[in-house]
Amino acid sequence: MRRLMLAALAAILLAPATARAGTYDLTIGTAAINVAGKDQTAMTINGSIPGPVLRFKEGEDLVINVTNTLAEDTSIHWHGLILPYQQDGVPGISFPGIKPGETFTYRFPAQQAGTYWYHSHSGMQEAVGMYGALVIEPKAREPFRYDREHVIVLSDWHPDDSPHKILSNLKMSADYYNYQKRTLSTFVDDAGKMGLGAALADRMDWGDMRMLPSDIADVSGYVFLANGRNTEQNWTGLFKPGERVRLRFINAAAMTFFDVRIPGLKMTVVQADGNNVRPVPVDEFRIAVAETYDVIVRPTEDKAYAVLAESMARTGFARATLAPRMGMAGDIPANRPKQYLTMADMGMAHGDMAGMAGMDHGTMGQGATHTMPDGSTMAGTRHEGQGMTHAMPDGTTMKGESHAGHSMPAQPTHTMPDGATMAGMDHSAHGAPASGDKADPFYAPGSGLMPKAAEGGKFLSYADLKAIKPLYPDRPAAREIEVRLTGNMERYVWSINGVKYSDAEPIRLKFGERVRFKFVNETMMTHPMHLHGMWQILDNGSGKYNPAKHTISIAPGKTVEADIEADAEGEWAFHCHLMYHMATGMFRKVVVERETAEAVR
Ligand SMILES: [Cu+2]
Repeated sequence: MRRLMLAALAAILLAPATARAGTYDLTIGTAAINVAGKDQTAMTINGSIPGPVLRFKEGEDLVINVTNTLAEDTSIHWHGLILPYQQDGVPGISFPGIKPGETFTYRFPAQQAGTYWYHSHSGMQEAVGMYGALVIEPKAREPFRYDREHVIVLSDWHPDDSPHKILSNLKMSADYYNYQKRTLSTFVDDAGKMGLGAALADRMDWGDMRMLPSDIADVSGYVFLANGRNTEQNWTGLFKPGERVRLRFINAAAMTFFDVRIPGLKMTVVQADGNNVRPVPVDEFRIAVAETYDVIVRPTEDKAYAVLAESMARTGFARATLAPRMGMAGDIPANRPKQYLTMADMGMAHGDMAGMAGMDHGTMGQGATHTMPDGSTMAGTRHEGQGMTHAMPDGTTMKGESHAGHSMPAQPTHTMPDGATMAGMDHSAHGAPASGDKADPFYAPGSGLMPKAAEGGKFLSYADLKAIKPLYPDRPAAREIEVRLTGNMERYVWSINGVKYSDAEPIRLKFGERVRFKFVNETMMTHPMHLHGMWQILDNGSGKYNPAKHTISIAPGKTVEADIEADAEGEWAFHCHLMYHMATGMFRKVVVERETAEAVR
C-alpha cells in the first residue's frame, strides 16, 4: 500500500513540466436562479452564476472547450488576456461565434499572471449570468504575501425585465429606470436653500439638457450579487484571525459601478486589472464595470466582517461576509444619501469646453443659460453642499451663486500633448471634502460623483496606481487619436466621436507604433472603456510607472489619456463596457496591421 502511494507520488513529481496545459470544459446552458424571491432563468456556464473559477499557471497553454447547448449562438471572451485575436471570442471580429450544438476549443499560451475574467460577447447574454473569474498564477513569486485568497465576483441582476426589454424601455424613454427623480419635496427643499428663483432656474437648466441630475445610472431596480448570491444569501469566505487574505474583486455587472469597503478593515490594493501596483492602503475603492482589483486584508478579530459593495447611485449593496466560521454575518448599513450630478459633470467646469458638442440635447439652446466657450453666462446650478467654481476657457474662474466657496487655481496646470493647457485638471488646491479625502483628479472639480470614503479615510484614486514593473519601456506616443465619448439621450444611442458602431470605420493602428488615446467624455455618464488584446497605459502622472489597464473609466466632463503599444496584430473590439452603451453603438473595431509590401514600396 505504502509502496503504491510512493509510486503515485513519484509519478506526479516526475510528470513532464513542459507541454503542460490547463484544460477546462465549459457548457453554456440555462438554469433557474432565485435571487429576487422568485425562480428565474439565467444563462449559465456549467450551470451556475458566476461560472467556475478557471485557474491556470503563467506559461502553460490554456485549453478550454466551450459547448453551446443554447438555442442561439454564443461565445466566451477572455477579458484582459493577451492572446492571438482569433482566440479572443468576439463574434464578427475574432471568429464567427459558437453555433447551437457546437463545441469550440480555445487554445493559447498564458503570457501573463493575475486576476482576470471571462464572459459572453454575444448579444446581451452577459447581463443574464454568463461570466466567471479567471486566475493565472505567476511563475515568479508575488511581491506581496498572503495566507489565503477568495475571488469575489460582483454583478447585477434585473428582477423585472430582460436585457432586450430594458433596452427597448430605454429607447422609449432614457429615464425609464430613473427611480431617483427629484420630487416636489426636494424642490421645496432646494427653494428653501437656494431661493425660489435659483431652484427654478436649476430645474429649467436640467430640463434643457434633457437629463436629470439623478441620472447617475441609466438602469436601476437591480439586485446586486456577490459570487451570485444576494445580500440574504450572503456568500461567505473563511479566514483564521491574523491571516492575510487576498481578495480578488471582479466587477462583472452589466451596468453597475460599485464602491467597495469592509468596515473595520484597511484594504491594501496590490493589483489593478491583473497588473501588480505599488501597495496602496485604502478604506474604500470604486470598481468600474469590467475592472478588477486585488486587495489584501488582515482580519485579526474572531468575528464576521461585511464586504460591502454599494452601487455608485446608492441604490443598494452587494454584500459578502468574511468570517472565521460559516453562518456568521456582518451588518449591512443604510444606503448613503443619493448623489446628484452637478453642472461640473456636464463638462461645465472644463477648460476646453468641447463639452456639449457631442451631446445632442434636442431643445438645447432654447433659453439655456449655460456657460459656453465664449465665456457667456450660466444660471444657478445645484450645489449639494460642495462649492462649485467654473473654470473658463481663458483660465479664469467664475463663481456661481451661493457656493460654499472653494476655488480653482487660476493658472491651468495640466499641459496637453499639443502644448495647449487645460483648466480644471489639477485639483491639488481644490478644497478637500470634510472627511479629509483629497479631491480626486479623475473627476471634474465639483463633480457630484466625487468619491468619499463612507467612514472617512482614504478612497482609492486612479492617481494612486503605480506599476511595480512597467510592461513596456517608456517612450512618447507617435500620434494621438481623439476618442470623444458621445451620446444622444433622446434616442438612447451611445457613440464614439458622434458615430455609432454600425456607421463607423475601424480605428487603424500600425503594428509596432505607440499611440495615445485621448478620451474626452462629453456625456453625463461614466464610461468604462475596454480595449481587447492590448494594454491601455493610463497617464496618471506616474511617468514610466503609469499603470497598464484593460479598462479605463472616464468620469463625466473629464479628459483622460492612455498610451497603447500596438503589439498585437489583428482585429480587436474596443468599447464601453456598460451593456446598453455597447449595444447601442459605443463600440469600435481596432485593426492592427503591418505595413504591406505595397505600402512600404
Ligand atoms: Cu458607456
